[in-house]
Order: sequence, then structure tokens, then C-alpha cells
Amino acid sequence: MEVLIFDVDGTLADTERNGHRVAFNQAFKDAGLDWDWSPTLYGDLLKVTGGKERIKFYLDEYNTAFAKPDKLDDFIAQLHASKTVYFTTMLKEGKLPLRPGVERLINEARAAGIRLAIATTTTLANITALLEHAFAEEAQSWFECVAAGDIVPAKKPAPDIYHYVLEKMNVSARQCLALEDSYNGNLSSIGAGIPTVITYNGYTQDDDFTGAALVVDQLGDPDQAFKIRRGEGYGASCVDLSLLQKISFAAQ
Ligand code: XBP
Ligand code: MG
Repeated sequence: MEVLIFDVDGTLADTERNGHRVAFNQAFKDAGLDWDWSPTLYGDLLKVTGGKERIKFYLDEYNTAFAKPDKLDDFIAQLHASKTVYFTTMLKEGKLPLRPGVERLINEARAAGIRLAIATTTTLANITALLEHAFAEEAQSWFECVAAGDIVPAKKPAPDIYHYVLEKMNVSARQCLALEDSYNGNLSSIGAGIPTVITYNGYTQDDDFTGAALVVDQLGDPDQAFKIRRGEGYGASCVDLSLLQKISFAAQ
């Protein structure tokens, strides 16, 4: 394993329920809309990746009575831009901490000279704010490739965002390992042929992770062991470099 590719939402931090969803609702309120995405409804809306695409899905499937404006894409883009401001503010205020083990694993990988990348559906500004606040101003530069949002034509579950990373870093799928959290994310990374480790969360714990090499409840830490749902943990109690190397070797 030469490259470690991180998903963002649900993997680096548990951002959906108390982050993105709350920011969407604030943006709707500001726009004078009576839309309110409850945690349960939002769980359904997460079937669709991409914030703009999710608003459209909501209008098409859940709020069909809403009179769509002529310039619907502009309307959605404005709502989404406002949402992104709220979301990045929450990140800067430290309201969305990293998941257990993320900081340790990233520091381990950097110390070992593993090349790092990000492959996410979320907007680039969200990654910058998360990394700057959770790590350091220059943290984004630790990642050789940051592939985000609309940079590819098709979002997860399509493999496009992972293909983009492989091409930019000039590596093969077998030289990489991906860390993901969701059904759509898993389909995207394994669709690109990349061995994948899943750390599920509250919204994705019942997802189908067929094809993933290892499925655990978190990366964990030496003093906070993970729980293995499926896959070989080689006796490890948390996801560290030596475990990832063994998984990568086994996938060759
Ligand atoms: C998950 C997504 C994102 C976020 C919202 O991304 O589907 O769209 O829910 O972010 P990831 P935006 O691939 O990191 O799991 O509103 O910026 O799209
Ligand atoms: Mg995710």
C-alpha cells in the first residue's frame, strides 16, 4: 500500500446528522422556506450523494407540492451556497470533531511516508475548513490529491472520483487503500478496484458493504478498540498502518 485515500463525510468526521442537515435547515429558514429536514427524513435523503442533488431529490420525491421556480438550478445553487457558509462556520467553531482514530492514523501515515489523498462528494470549502480546524492551516497540503464535489461528472456511487485520484497520482488501484463509511462510498471505491475499509456510523450502520475488505464501527485507538462486523482484523484492536498493509497485501 502506497496511497491511503480518505472519504470525508461520515469517515473523517460524523458530519451529516448534526452538521450538513442543520446547515441545510438554516439555509432553508434564511430563504423563507418552511422546509425542515428531520434526522429521519435526512437519513432517507442520504440515498443521494451531493448537497445540490439532495435538494433536487427532496423536491422530486418528498415535496412535490412545492412550486419549482423557472431557474431551478440557480435556486438550488443559491440555497446550497448559503448552506455551505453555515456548515463551514460550524466546522470553524469546532462543532464537528474528527472520528476516533482519524488523527492518529493520518499522523502515522505521514510519518511512514504514505501518500495521502481525499475522494469525497462534498464541496471543497468544507474540506479546507475541516482540515484547517481539526489539524492545522497547512493540513490540506498533506494530501497530494484532494478530489471533491463537482470535479467529476458522476458522484458516488459512481467510481469517477476514485478514478480521478488514481489518474492524478499515477498509481494503480492495488497500490491504494480507501477508507469509506457508506453504501454509495463503498460502491464507488470498489468500483474503481480499490481495497476498502468501512467505518460505519449512525446513518450507515445498516448499509450493504458487500466487497469491502473490512467493516468496523470505527478506526478506534489503542485504548478504544473497534468492533469488527466483517473481515479479517489480524488480531488488531484498531485500524493502524500495519493492519492496512496486511489488508492491502491480502487484496493483491
Ligand atoms: C457525502 C455527501 C455530501 C454531503 C454534503 O460526501 O454526499 O454531498 O452530504 O456535502 P462523502 P455538500 O463522499 O464525503 O461521504 O452539500 O457539500 O455536497
Ligand atoms: Mg462518506
